[in-house]
Amino acid sequence: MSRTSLPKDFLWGFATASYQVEGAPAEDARGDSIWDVFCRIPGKIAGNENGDIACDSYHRYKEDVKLLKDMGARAYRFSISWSRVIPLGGREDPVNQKGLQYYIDLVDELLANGIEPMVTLFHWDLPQGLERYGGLLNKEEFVADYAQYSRIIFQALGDKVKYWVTFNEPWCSSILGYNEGVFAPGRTSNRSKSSVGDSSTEPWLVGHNLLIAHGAAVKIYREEFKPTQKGQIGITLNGDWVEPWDPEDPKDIEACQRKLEFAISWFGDVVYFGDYPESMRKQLGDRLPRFTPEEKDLVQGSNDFYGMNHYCANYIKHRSGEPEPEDYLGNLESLLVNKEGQEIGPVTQSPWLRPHAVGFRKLLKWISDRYGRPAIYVTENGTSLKGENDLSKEEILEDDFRVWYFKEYVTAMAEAYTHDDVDVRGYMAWSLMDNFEWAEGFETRFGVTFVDYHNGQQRFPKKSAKAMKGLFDSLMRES
Ligand code: GBH
Repeated sequence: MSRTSLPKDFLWGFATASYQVEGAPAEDARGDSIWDVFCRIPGKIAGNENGDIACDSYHRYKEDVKLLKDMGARAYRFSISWSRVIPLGGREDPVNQKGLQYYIDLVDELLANGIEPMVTLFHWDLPQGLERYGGLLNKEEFVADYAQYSRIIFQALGDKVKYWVTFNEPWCSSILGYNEGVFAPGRTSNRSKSSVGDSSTEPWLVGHNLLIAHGAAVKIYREEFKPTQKGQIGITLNGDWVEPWDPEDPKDIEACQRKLEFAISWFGDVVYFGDYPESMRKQLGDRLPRFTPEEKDLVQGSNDFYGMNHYCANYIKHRSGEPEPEDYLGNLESLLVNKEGQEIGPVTQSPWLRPHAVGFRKLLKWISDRYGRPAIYVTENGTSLKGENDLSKEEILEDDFRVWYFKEYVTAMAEAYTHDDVDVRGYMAWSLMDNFEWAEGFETRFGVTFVDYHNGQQRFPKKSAKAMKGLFDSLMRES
């Protein structure tokens, strides 16, 4: 048996997202995104925080690139704030050259330092201007506007950028934004949280529209830019591993598969096979939209690579009886403890996140098998630490738990590559630095770099930042 390793040209680095790090919400004529607006509603964000300053990366991107360089990173995944480039968002609305220039400068700085940029076009921060027509709910308008936005970005950056992600985690935009209502724009059937929204229908429409917009952007890239720019494009899907609550119960085992289909195949099956999984059609019926033949052609085969965000695992228990109309899990419970009372992994600061690294290897294999051994780029993986934010700066810098997490997870990924024939080609740790953790505000830290929010957003590498290069050096060898 060959020794566990990664290919010698493996692309590893770190990831962030625009609203989580940039700050400067109104500078150089940036327009509001739905997250700027959502953060203004009292009670939506822990501490009623917002991304107005965040890591101040709009002004400090050179420091960010220096951090990457010092850590030996080969790549950096960041996202573009659409409303910085087109403040009102629409295809007829003016393009803001100054906003665009920020990303040109960032890409140039990365390349000057030998770091490969990977660009996400959309990491949840839709221009607020597009809510004039219903935002992600309006297929015709949204798809056309996203297509034109993507064209502008390919045109401006495509000579230099070779890796494109169309959408980050469409599951989160759909479910958290339109079912749970805990993310912008906060729509839900739960009237104590929102006066508008229908959790039983809207998330499925939004997911549908995101898929078609993804297909439209890929078509534009392939027809107008790829022949000369020669990059690759794909969508990033989130997905956690699953283990049966009771391994003896065939219904729990079946529910595990259903959970993966509702979370991952909702998007993955359309991209690779051209339609939604049977299990979703069965439960959701006509609430799940249908693709026209043209839409199907657009979306099927639209990934040059599979972008995989992965953090943890859950125990899955089937539910008997009819599913609720609001259900999005697949009529099951997602739990942290199994029938024997065992916990799936140690506690972190994020209630949903319990490290379980062997699940990473298993999910890589599951995705590889289901979708015909695609090239996979892990576009996010990382952890928070229970109580990290309550510690002193000196203590925060000694993040042994995060060092342990990355060693476990990166090794599990190398095992999938070496022993399971999974074609994994890159890995971006989440995150380059502590940042605005959405509804959890600044209480939860995910960075390998400590950001001192009380002292001008100064950056200090944690132990995990220093451990990453050694970890990859020890695994990357001749393939
Ligand atoms: C990523 O999503 C995001 O891409 C990134 O921006 C974020 O900072 C990072 O995670 C850390 O959170 O509330 O119980 O319904 C991770 C995938 C999927 C994790 C949805 C949280 C919600 C669980 N997310 N999940 S729950």
